[in-house]
Parts: sequence; structure tokens; C-alpha cells
Amino acid sequence: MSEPEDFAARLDRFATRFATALDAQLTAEALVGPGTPPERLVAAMRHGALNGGKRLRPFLTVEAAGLFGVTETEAMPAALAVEFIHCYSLIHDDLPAMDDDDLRRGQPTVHRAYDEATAILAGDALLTHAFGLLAKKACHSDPAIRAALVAELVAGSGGGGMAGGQMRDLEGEKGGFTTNDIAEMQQMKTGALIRSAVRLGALLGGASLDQLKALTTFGEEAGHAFQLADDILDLTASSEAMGKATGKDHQRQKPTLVSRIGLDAARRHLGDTVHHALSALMMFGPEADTLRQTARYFAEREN
Ligand code: GRG
Repeated sequence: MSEPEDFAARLDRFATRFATALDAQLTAEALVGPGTPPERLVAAMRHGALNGGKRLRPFLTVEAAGLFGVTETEAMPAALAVEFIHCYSLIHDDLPAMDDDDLRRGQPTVHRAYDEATAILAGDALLTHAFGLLAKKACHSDPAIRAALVAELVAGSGGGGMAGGQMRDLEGEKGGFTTNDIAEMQQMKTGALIRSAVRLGALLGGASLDQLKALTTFGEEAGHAFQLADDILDLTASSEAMGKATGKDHQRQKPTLVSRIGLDAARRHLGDTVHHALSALMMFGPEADTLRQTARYFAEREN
């Protein structure tokens, strides 16, 4: 079997195991509070999270933690937290006030399957649950590490990360963005959470400063590759393959790096970015091979 097939099978097996962990978290019993979570809210959260995502961010967390001997089970709470943030962001991104999409992961978006208010609340509850998972002792025995994980996910998902990037994206639709503005917006909107996914694993594993720095660079370059590939796929892939509407950026004349530099230059830039991601892992041996394959997969993926 060739290397990409091995990797795809490995990612697939992880996604299956991960779905079991997600499923266990998204129940009325797991969503703790002084009251009983409404069935409709739990169902909408499940619709937004248990619907066949590739689970790339939690995979990165588990693989980065694995470099330091942390097992998948030990890394699972942090991995779940990053995926909950991702799923909330997709639910909110699909809302009429944002991208107004009907299809996600090949199924009706949460506001289509339920309604807008339920979709907003399902996103809110997933977001909140993510931080609850990091705060629990099951995530890590050391409270200082748990606090560092919370701070890390705040950085990746908040105003200076994903949510800020989404705001910049909305501003950019009005025009006037330079190529640098687009790159910064994308680093925040998509890159920051991918960077965090890797750093969460490194923090769980007690990485040294040098190791954390190297893995941060890897996460940044991998995040950039992921976004560039996404922009390219928006132009070149079918909506069946992607499980969501494609060509929307192009139709709306939304500024992307591909629209600025063209498809061929974007593909070359993507190759360079993957090369930078791989170079960042130079201090690690074969134990980092799956991370290396993940960066390549980000660039070569077909959906
Ligand atoms: C609403 C706060 C807020 C943020 C939204 C992530 C995001 C920010 C918007 C999503 C829009 C989008 C399609 C961005 C491109 C990159 C991206 C996040 C693609 C989807 O991620 P995948 O391919 O999805 O990992 P799956 O379904 O596999 O999980």
C-alpha cells in the first residue's frame, strides 16, 4: 500500500474512534449544569458535530502529544475541545448572517435542519463545552497545564484568532483588502485553530521551549497550506466531493490568495508552504512522520 493510502486509512480509523468519544460527550448526562439540557439543543449539537468531519484538528493534537509519549486516550479531552470549537465555528459560519449555506459535510446545515436560534445556541453550547473539557482533571492532572491549555484555545479561537479572523473576513467582503490583509485574515480565521491544535498536543506533552517553537511553526505552515488548498478546492472541486457549496468565494468575488495570485502560483506557493512545514519538524525523528504526512495530506486532499 502506498504512503498516502496508509495515511488516509490511519486518519479514517482515528475518525471512527473519535466519533465514539464525541458521541459520549454529546448527551444530556455529559452536558452538566443545574438543569437538564433541552433535547432539541442536544440533538442540534449532535447534528453539528457527529456528521462525518475529517477530524483533522483533533488528529493533530493527538499526534503532537504522541511525540512526547502521551497516549490517544490521554490526549482525547483536549482533542475533543478543539473539534468542538471547530464544529461550533462551522455552525455559526453557515448561518444566514454569515455565509448562508444550506449544506455542510453533505447534510443540511444546523439552521436548515432545525432553525437559526437553535443553531446559534448549539454553537454556543459546543463552544462552552470545549472549555469545560479542558478545565476537568481528566484532561491533565496538573492544574497549571490545564490553565495553559485553556489560554491556548482562547488564543486560537477568540478575538485575536478564529473569531477575529471571521470578522476581518466579513470586513474584507466590502473590498479594499491588500494581499497581506488576506494572508493575515486567513492566518487568524483558519490558521489560528490549526496552530492551536498542534500546540495543545505539545503543551499536554510538556514540550521544551525549542520543541514548542518548532511545533508552532509547523502548525502555522500547516494551517497556511490547509487554507491555500481550501481556496484552490473552492475553485476546482465539485460540491459533491466537498459536501458543501463550492465556487462561492469566486461568485462573490471574495478576495482570496488564489484570486490575487492565480491558480498556478497558488499551487507553487502551496508546495513551498508544505516544504516549510516539513522543515520545521527537523529536530524530530520518525516519531513525527505522521505529522509530516498530515501536512502533505493538507495540500493533496480532495475534499
Ligand atoms: C463563526 C467564529 C466563527 C468562525 C468561522 C472556520 C471558520 C471561521 C469558517 C469556516 C469557513 C471555511 C469554509 C473556511 C475554510 C477552512 C475550513 C475551516 C474548512 C472546513 O474545515 P475541514 O475541511 O472540515 O477540516 P471538516 O468538515 O472535515 O471538519
